[in-house]
Amino acid sequence: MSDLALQEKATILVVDDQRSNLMVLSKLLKDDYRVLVANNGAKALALSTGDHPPVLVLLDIEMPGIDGYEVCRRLKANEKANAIAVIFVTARDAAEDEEKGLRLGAVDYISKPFHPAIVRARVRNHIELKIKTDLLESLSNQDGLTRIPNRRHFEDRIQAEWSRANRGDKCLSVIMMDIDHFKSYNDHYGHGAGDDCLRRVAMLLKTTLKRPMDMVARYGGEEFVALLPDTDPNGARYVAEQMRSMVEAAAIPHDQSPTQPVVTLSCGVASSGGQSPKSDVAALLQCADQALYRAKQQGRNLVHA
Ligand code: GH3
Ligand code: MG
Ligand code: MG
Ligand code: MG
Ligand code: MG
Repeated sequence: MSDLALQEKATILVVDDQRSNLMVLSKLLKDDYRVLVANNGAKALALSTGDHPPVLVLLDIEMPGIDGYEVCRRLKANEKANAIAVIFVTARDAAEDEEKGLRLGAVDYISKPFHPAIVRARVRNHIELKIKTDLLESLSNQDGLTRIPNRRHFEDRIQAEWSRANRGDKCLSVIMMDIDHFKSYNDHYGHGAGDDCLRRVAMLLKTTLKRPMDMVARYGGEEFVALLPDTDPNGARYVAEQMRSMVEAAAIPHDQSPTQPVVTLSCGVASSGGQSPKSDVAALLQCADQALYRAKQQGRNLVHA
């Protein structure tokens, strides 16, 4: 069995105003993929931004209403749909038409009448490439040890959420966290156990978050950071207290800790918006870092805001 067949079937959207073309292409692809069809541009855009979007679109150009070029332009301008691969399948065979299609962001351009086996082969190649690209992208956003988002990904997200919060006049909160006395944990239990502990703490922090827009990332060695969009200082303190208490309640033994004989977490909370706007992302993070410093000074296993 091929690698592709072992995976869940990828979804492909076929867009053409002629029923016969939709039927031919669907029949050609339906054994290997989940095939959606649309006979106009508006339907194609709706399906592409819906709950089960395709990974690839086979797109006719000449259609009444919104034509294929315009569909492609709108997909590429849409944050939710711009990763969908577009292949034009069209009767237009002039070089300038093909050039225009590729310039709009299509990955390929197939002229009608097409050779079915070639359409199938090109679709297959583009889907495989897309799966690899998506995998690389998700790996580049992930921390290798804990499998939660890494600092790079956090920095991208906080920048986007900062803009969103300012546009909508919303409050954005962050929690900086640092495991207490982790150096002595490593010294006593060994680096491998230290790694296991980091993985466990990361999972505990992740399970505390309930909303899909919230994120917890590994910020550095034994430091984590949570990003809480549309959350005021009270809400952020509540989440931080949950994270702190979850780690304490997990009761991971730490005999060397002067605080108490289990692994604990100190948290610093900061918010921007409402009563306390911050000048930029760096100022918000610095504020959370200072709060974390206070939590350490005041005895650890604490939330400071
Ligand atoms: P504090 O309560 O003040 O935070 O004390 P601490 O000992 O946790 O702080 P310190 O910054 O002195 O030590 C952090 C330790 O975290 C040192 C380092 O060995 C450990 N560490 C950082 N990254 C990793 C990692 O990836 N794996 C393991 N096992 N340990 C790590
Ligand atoms: Mg047409
Ligand atoms: Mg530290
Ligand atoms: Mg330290
Ligand atoms: Mg520490």
